[in-house]
Amino acid sequence: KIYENIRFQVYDLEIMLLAKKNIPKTDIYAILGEEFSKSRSNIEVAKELIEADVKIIQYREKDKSKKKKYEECKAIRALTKEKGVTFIVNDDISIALAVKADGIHIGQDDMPIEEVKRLAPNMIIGLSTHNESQAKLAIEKEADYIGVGSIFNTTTKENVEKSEGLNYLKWVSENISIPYVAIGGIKEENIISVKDYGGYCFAMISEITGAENIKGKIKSIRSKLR
Ligand code: 3NM
Repeated sequence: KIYENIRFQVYDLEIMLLAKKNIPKTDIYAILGEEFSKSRSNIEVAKELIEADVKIIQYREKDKSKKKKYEECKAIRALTKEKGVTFIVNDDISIALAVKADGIHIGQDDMPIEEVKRLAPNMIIGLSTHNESQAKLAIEKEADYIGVGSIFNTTTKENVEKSEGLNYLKWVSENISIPYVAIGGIKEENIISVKDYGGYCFAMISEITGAENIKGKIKSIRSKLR
């Protein structure tokens, strides 16, 4: 019995360590936002993303009620869990914990990372960064991955912090050892330049959730990346 318990603990530890590395290299990080998804619900879009074999999905809703966000995240957690897709919740730690998400993504103005780590010690923690000093601090505070942006202009997020874009990405690719996710105005037509500047993983909202044919769009973006 004791032996069995130890075996399960080792297994849990392995799963935890693997989960920390779940940022796919040279692939898509899809972010859900219903206002950009052409009258399709977040759940419908999540299903399409999963069918298209996207490996990581973030839920990002700023204006919905807590109840609605919880219900959607619970449904998306069930869908992602079944297919082994990493599920990250933006900003809201209580929802991330309640639905047992794999991770939480926070911005510079959200709850401090040390608090998030304390509340959710086993979760993947992503932190948005916009310049070198924020990236260095994210490493110091042991973020599991960083967002790097905005790479290009975007109308999806209001008041995006200014960034050196591709040049900042290049610096990150040469100086930062944890996984990083480029974000902001990334489209099929410019993704190659993001890759050329050291892109590791590519986050998109409007280009993917707003595509007429989501699966077709993912296939076509991946053919450019490979
Ligand atoms: N964060 P799209 S830019 C959510 O710079 C977000 O940290 C950014 O949307 C940052 O792919 C951004 O439609 C919006 O441009 C990304």
